[in-house]
Amino acid sequence: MDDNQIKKIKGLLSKEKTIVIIPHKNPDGDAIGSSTALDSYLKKIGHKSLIISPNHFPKFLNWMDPMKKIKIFEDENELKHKILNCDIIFNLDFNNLSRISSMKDCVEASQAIKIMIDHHENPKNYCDFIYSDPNMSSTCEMVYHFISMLGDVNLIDYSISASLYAGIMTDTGSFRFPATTHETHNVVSKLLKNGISHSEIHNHIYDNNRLSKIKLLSHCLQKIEILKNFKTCYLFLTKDELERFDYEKGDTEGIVNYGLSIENIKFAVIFKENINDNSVRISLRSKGDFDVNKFAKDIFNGGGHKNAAGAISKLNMEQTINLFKKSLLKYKNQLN
Ligand SMILES: [Mn+2]
Repeated sequence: MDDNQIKKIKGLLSKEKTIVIIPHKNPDGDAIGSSTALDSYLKKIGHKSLIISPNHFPKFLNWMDPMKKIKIFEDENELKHKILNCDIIFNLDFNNLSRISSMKDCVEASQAIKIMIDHHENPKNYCDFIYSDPNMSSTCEMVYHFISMLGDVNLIDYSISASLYAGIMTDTGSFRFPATTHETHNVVSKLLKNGISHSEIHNHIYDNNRLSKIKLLSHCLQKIEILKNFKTCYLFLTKDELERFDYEKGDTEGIVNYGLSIENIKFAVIFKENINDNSVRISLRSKGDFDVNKFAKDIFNGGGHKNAAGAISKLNMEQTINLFKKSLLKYKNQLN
């Protein structure tokens, strides 16, 4: 984001505004962390801000919203008016309106000034201000820089720091994904200086599992299929299996990474049948040079980052997996 744009945003924020902050659907630690951090900051500088999430977020993120102030779009019809009548809409951790599904039409119709802060590839050009950088570890890291560019780094307090840390930690796989840079650690160092407890945040997020979630993980590990010739592994979960293990949103988060931890595996995929319809949600992860963003885009019309991407298949589970296996042939050289 250049100085001129920052100057304009500063001008916008120099008078009290009504602001709506929107994370993507099925928000993760980065989406909720960046939203709660930005919300606290905007309130500190005198704005009326409100977070509206397209749908519910997993319970292990509840600690970031202790007063339960985050509104859920699919639960409250009146929220449409808030979006239509606000001055500014922040789009956090997504760069394409399809990522907020049912909120899309309403956001499109709103005359509010739209600001995007996001680190995914190929941003769509629908915002008045776009702060997009696919080299960033997380949107939380970018929100830190955003507040800092506005000259307010001193307003980043304990609770803003905790939210930002949570998002950076989850999006970097606890600081191990390639997008983690010295600058990421520099930001984290500043957050730690504000007195947050990184181990407490880690416990909130990773050591707060329901037994049924751990049993589902165990079930998944039993099911991993290895495609040795392609250095690939995958597993799938049907609706019935999810119900058998008392599935709650977020329960399968991160399971795909276990596949990547197997020796000689470069590409890991999990297929999950949607509870509400027969579509299949796909999460793709890779190590090294193999570009899952491209694979997800070419084969399933999805996207994301080089080493982590997602897609939704309208085919049934069997057809989806067949298409996946067939497509691997085209990528055999890249995988070997
Ligand atoms: Mn993110």
